[in-house]
Amino acid sequence: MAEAAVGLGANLGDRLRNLRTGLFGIGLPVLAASSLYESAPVETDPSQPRYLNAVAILDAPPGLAPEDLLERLLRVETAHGRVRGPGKAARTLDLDLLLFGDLERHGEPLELPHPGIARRRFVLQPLLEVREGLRLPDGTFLRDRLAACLDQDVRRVEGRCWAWRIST
Ligand code: PH2
Ligand code: MG
Ligand code: MG
Repeated sequence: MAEAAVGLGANLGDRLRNLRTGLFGIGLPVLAASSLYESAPVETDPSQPRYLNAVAILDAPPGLAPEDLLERLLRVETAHGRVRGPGKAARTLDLDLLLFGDLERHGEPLELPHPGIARRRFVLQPLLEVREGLRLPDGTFLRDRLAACLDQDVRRVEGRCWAWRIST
């Protein structure tokens, strides 16, 4: 089995619900889920609504290729009303495959590790919360990258549990 790290984000609609139903819509066992983080939009129009972000570690069974998981993620995004436009538009749900064990991929549609992983605090902080000491396949310690982006506005949401299964 491989550990797959998935970054979740939403800045439209009921953000918390979208993250929660999105996570369980993927249909893989959840090994760990970070706290929720509220963050200012980065690398996009700064007037977008603020994002709710989190990271989950999923148990990817043998036989599930990262390309298969990516397809699942896109399907869950679409089921949550995600409209794909040009650029990084505001979204009801974004599910990014950040890491898939130690695999590396360089191409379309899949890049592993995710190209934004090392420069975005809204990814690094929740990821390190659940997997401290994590390194990229090339050996880079992610904690060293976090130190370089602490100026980004990311706040941990206190006391808000989100990653449980809902049965509605
Ligand atoms: N996602 C983006 C672009 N910018 N900014 C924050 N804070 N959180 C996100 O999830 C995010 C973003 C594109 O996927
Ligand atoms: Mg994204
Ligand atoms: Mg995405």
